[in-house]
Amino acid sequence: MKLYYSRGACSLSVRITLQEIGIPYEQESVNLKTKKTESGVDYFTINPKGAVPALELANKEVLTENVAIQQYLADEYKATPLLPPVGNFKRYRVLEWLSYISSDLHKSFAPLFNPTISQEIKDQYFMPPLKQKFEWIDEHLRKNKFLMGDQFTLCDIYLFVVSRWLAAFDMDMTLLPNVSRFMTELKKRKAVADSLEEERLS
Ligand SMILES: N[C@@H](CCC(=O)N[C@@H](CS)C(=O)NCC(=O)O)C(=O)O
Repeated sequence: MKLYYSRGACSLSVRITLQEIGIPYEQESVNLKTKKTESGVDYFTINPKGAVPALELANKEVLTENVAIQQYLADEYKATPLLPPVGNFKRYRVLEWLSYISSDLHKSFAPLFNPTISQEIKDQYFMPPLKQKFEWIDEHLRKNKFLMGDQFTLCDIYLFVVSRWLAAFDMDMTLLPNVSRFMTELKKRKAVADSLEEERLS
């Protein structure tokens, strides 16, 4: 199994999931600007969408999309604490969170990372709705240790990865005390700490 990733990007979710389950994997970094992998391969030949993550499986199939890869790994390796099996309604709660993080949180960061959009426009139009979404999550985490309550699941991994990006945008984390507590808690998990170290992230 080989993970195509970019340092600190959303592909970190797949790395943490691989580490949580204990699946051995190879890795190759991708330069998202040049779309070349570290060995010089044109990344579009691996993922025609040009985005990380991509996971090459033993049978050479390449699976893309965070939400699909995370589900695949949990199902394939029967990691039911991370994703309850079909038939258990809690599975759909985890998927509900994963969908929200992917479509509403993750993608809301895209304009903030875009250097062609002015700071003024970012502050006026893109930051306020993102802040509102995180305040809602913060309120949920006030009453819950993890997104699903006491059980750590796939959606916590993805939330951790996108919440890390807030630091790059001067978000006042004192306004999100429960997200901050959640982040501190997750950094103590071996899979998360090892993944951050592998990507040389603090
Ligand atoms: N829909 C994809 C999006 C992945 C994505 O946005 N990846 C970013 C890094 S966090 C990326 O590779 N951006 C570069 C690009 O799309 O050209 C998923 O959920 O996995």
